[in-house]
Amino acid sequence: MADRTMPRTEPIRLEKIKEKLQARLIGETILYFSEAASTNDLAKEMAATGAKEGTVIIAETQTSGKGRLGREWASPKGGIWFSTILRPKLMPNNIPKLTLMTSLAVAKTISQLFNLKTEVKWPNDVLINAKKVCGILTEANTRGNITNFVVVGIGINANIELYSLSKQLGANATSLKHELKREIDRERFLRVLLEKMEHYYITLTERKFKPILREWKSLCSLLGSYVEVISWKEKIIGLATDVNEKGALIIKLRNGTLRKVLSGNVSLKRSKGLRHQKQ
Ligand code: BT5
Repeated sequence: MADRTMPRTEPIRLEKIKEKLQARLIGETILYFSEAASTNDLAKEMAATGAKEGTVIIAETQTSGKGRLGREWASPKGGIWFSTILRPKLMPNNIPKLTLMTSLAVAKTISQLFNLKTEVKWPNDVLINAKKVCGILTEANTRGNITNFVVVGIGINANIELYSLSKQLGANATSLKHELKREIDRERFLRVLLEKMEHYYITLTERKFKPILREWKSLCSLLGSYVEVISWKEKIIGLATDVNEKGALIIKLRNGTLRKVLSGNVSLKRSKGLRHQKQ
């Protein structure tokens, strides 16, 4: 009997990504590791020692994949785990925009290639059928008002089986393989994704965030729903009314006050269609 824990996926081949890659900046240099502790940590080290903007670092597996606030990111073989080094001329308070544009690029890549309905979830997730298929970890090196570099780490559950994640994770996660009942071509996926990232990144650095935000909002189902947001300092419950031009989530509290949240975890309390239901 076949070993159920072993994905059939072949290792990622860089020449297959580069062959037809249209992007000129993102992915001009791509480095591949069969294993890394965390591609974000590698990318930060490389950026600090002068690696070029657009450098992409891919690992087949990560032994210490990270989420936000030091949370663990499961990175078994078959996924797409990579980080991109950016050197944007953006003030540090604009960095959340990079996370939003990246989640939009991932969501659009999935819907374009596979015709699957995707959602973006503020601030850093992409969902299919309300389950997490991708998480993004944006880490910045700043000094005062200056952004030295930003590392955008992207984890996509591509060709992984949900049983290769823990039971608890598997309940809230999905993978492209699970949704499509087949394995995907990871090199083609990466190529399309890098091209989309470059497109949105150039748009963003030309100070044209509005159209990106509009597109992002059209894929965000949480807006208009009652949510609970746990940020590092407090828990807020209210109506998610908007995401503003800085990428902050705007919550309307019961007393009508508007609160801006820059980072945190959001969960749905009551969706749009259930407004009149008792809690
Ligand atoms: C994230 O954090 O979603 C950011 C994940 C970024 C991963 C990439 S992979 C390449 C690069 N190198 C790294 O070391 N990291 C980046 P957060 O929103 O904090 O979500 C973390 C939570 O997601 C965990 O606490 C789990 O509940 C859940 N989780 C962990 N692994 C998962 C997976 N493979 N699929 C879905 N959910 C997962």
